[in-house]
Amino acid sequence: MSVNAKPVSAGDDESLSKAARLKAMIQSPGLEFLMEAHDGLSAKIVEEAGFKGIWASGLSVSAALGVRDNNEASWTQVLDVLEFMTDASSIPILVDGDTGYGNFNNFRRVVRKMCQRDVAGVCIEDKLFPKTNSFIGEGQPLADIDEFTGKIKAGKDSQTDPDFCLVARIEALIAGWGLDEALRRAEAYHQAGADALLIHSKKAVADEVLAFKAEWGDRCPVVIVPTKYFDTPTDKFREAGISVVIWANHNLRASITAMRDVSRRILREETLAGIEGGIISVKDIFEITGDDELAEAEKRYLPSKGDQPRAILLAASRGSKLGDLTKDRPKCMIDVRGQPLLRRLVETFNEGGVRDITVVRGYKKDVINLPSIKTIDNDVFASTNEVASLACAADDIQEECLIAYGDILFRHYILDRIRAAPGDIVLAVDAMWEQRQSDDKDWVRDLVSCSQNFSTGYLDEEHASLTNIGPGLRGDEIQGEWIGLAKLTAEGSKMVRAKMEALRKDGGLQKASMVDLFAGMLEDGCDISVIYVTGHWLDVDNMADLAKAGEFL
Ligand code: SPV
Ligand code: MG
Repeated sequence: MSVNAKPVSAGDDESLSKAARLKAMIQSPGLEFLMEAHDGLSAKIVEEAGFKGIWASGLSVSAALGVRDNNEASWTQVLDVLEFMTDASSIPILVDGDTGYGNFNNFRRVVRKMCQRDVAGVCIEDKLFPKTNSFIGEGQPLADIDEFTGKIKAGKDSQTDPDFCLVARIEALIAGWGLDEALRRAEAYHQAGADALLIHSKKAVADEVLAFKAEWGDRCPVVIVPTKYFDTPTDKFREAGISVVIWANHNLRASITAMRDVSRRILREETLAGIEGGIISVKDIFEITGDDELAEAEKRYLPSKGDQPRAILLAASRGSKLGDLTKDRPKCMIDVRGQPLLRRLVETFNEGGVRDITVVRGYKKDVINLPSIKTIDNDVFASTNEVASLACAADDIQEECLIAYGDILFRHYILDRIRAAPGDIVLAVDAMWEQRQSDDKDWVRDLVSCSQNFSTGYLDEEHASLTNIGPGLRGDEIQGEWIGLAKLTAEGSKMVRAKMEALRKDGGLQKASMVDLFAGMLEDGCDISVIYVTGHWLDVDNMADLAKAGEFL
């Protein structure tokens, strides 16, 4: 690769690789800037500010990891940080590669790995491993020129990206060896194939750096780090023909200032009230880390919520026939062979592919705290009925929606059948209702009559409609018992929401039972379908039911 090749652009052509863009910046005739970053977040911030390239500072990366700038972080640990940085940003990164993390052989592997991670270039300094920061102490030993030129050649021969840049950093001025030694090394490193030279200085003025540039001329691009001579006007560097200025550690330093301020203030004030207005919001963090993109991707790659069946389980009532058992919990949370009843019901839905489950709570609501359910509260459960609870979850009555009492258990094939059944509103009806018996004088059952009787032949094919539901049915009208499970399609959901709205308007919502709701819909002329089942379910109202539930499992 020719060091003096004509610049492709000044580094902002996004069709080029990151390495090609860094190379273009380095070779451009104008002055370019690299801004320090030390992790994924700071890399994003540098890019967001408008910089065209990043300096991954060894000092800053080390300090951000809480270690010294003495190769205490291993090179693979640094590589992991670099991977976050390259992933987080789309601008090129020049890495501070210290002394190359060993001899030529270690450095070859470093270069290959950096190319794999889409790092655009590396800068190595002519000191010894383990390095010490250039601003510490005096007269640090320098690398032997021949050893260092061998390392440069090895690095250039190892890059797998043809545009990857190797910047050779000359420490001769800082080490006190003078301008001639700096120029001697510059020539050697240039001849070895370095894409640019970084001439470093720790003086408070830029004179030795500018003197170097004046002597060196334009034999290859020159990079500087004006950390110590920070008040030299930038135009001086421009006029001198400097290629790239590195602002080397200022994001790390600014973040330390900010973190100290906020930590001390919160410690002192024991409240967040004073600092909240002065720092970015959590929402801003979501924006920086690109949550919008994830939301879009979820729309593309996750099954849409609309396609997901939901279930609403009505579990607001106490179940007073169970006496002391429901003193401190609603009946849906009574233990049935080691698990709350509601948990078993939720599992049945989950096994049938229904995972979006909303439970309407009321009595002792805090006890209903199962994982993976949503809860909505009917806080006036004591003076209202089932439809008032259902109305609390009205927003969830969308698309395919199953509605069930929270105190029932049924075999999961019933769920499969009701979901597969045609009809916008479908009730599961037990044709064997007569076989269910109870000693309970106040036994309440949701008995129904249908357009046709159950017969084994109807089981899958024939379509039966609900013709009546409620307590007023004569014995000879009854064809079955609603088990407390209904399915609504998207259209059925709309119909139920509309009926609830009508009930709300005429004042009937608070006291309506589910049976009242369906009976009212029948009166309105709605078609409600029925699938017949033959047992395989139960509800839990009293102690005898509870014993049966244990056997059922
Ligand atoms: C770094 O940023 O780690 C550097 C530049 O090497 S300096 O600290 O100025 O030496
Ligand atoms: Mg460094």
